[in-house]
Amino acid sequence: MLVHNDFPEDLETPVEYFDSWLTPVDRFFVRQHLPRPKVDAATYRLKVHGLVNSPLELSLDDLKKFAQVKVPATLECAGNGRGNFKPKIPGLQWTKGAIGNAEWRGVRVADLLKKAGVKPEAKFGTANGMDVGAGKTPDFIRSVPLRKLLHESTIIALEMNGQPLPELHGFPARLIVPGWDGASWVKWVNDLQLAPESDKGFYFATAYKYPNFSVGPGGAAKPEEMEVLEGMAVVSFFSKPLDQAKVKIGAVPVMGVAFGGEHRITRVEVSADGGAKWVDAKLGAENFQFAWRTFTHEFKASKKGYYTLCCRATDSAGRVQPIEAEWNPSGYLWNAVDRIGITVEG
Ligand SMILES: Nc1nc2c(c(=O)[nH]1)N[C@H]1C(S)=C(S)[C@@H](COP(=O)(O)O)O[C@H]1N2
Ligand SMILES: [Mo]
Repeated sequence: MLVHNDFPEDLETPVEYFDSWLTPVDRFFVRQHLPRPKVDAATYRLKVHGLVNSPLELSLDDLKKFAQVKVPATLECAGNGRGNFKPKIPGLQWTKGAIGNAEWRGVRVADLLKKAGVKPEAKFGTANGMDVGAGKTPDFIRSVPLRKLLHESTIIALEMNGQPLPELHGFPARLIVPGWDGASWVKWVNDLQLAPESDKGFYFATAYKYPNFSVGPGGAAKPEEMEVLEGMAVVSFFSKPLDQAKVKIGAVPVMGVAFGGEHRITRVEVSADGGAKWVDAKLGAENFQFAWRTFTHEFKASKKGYYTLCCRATDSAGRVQPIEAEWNPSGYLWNAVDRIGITVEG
């Protein structure tokens, strides 16, 4: 893993591990703003309260009694790729690996809310995890609008890739908000409060916002021009070959992953000449709305030399990756066409 911080851990997945549809748990990127909480599964309770008719306080066993659903979904940090923006933007300098795909399993938030009975004035659910503010870093709290919370694929996950959630990824329970930026996926979640308005704390009212117009490189926007991030952009990343690899003349296997946030991936194109000519890559069989799609391609290298390989994804909403990602003050949603260089040796 690429270590950005070792306490609390911020770990990036090297792109070479984007070679399978499911990202192994021990290769999955990790982002945490605060020291990890100590969790006791036996005393753990999830509170569902606020604008509900009957507040709930659920143990892990209580949660397991609800219908368990499986949701394959890709988790991507809004800041993935921040390190590729010019001019440079403060914050974690993720390159390409703050993204991973897993099969999450747990309880539909809609089922919990049905049991609690949501009052008509409720518009948001505000989720808080067991980690608490430390020093100058405030508590990590996020609101999700009711329309997304009630979606059948929005769950409180207890499992990741068939095993209990690892501590680093939110044991014993985390929110899964498919297609939306990682910040909404609150880990170690133990509190869901229904409210007429969204949370006023730093992580919802200030952070994870994007200007409602293109500010240009190094530009700024007023607070009232910033909008809360929801769905992620369309992206793709090469896994193989590695950037600056040396390969032999002949068939060069190319593979990678493509993700469209709330939209399915419908096409991935590959270029071997820096984006002059494009050909369609072959898409992987697994095709789910909120999960990335793998792609493969065979580059027939017939002549020695240096080649610039590019990949470009299109999603079902018709979004296509741009050549250059739109610069924004916090460095979110980097999604430029991916580009690597390889040397074909004679
Ligand atoms: N409680 C809590 N949940 C959290 C965070 C956090 O700091 N605390 N970080 C969020 C952010 S910004 C991201 S990108 C994802 C990362 O999830 P992962 O560590 O499982 O990859 O968790 C989100 N959930
Ligand atoms: Mo994030």
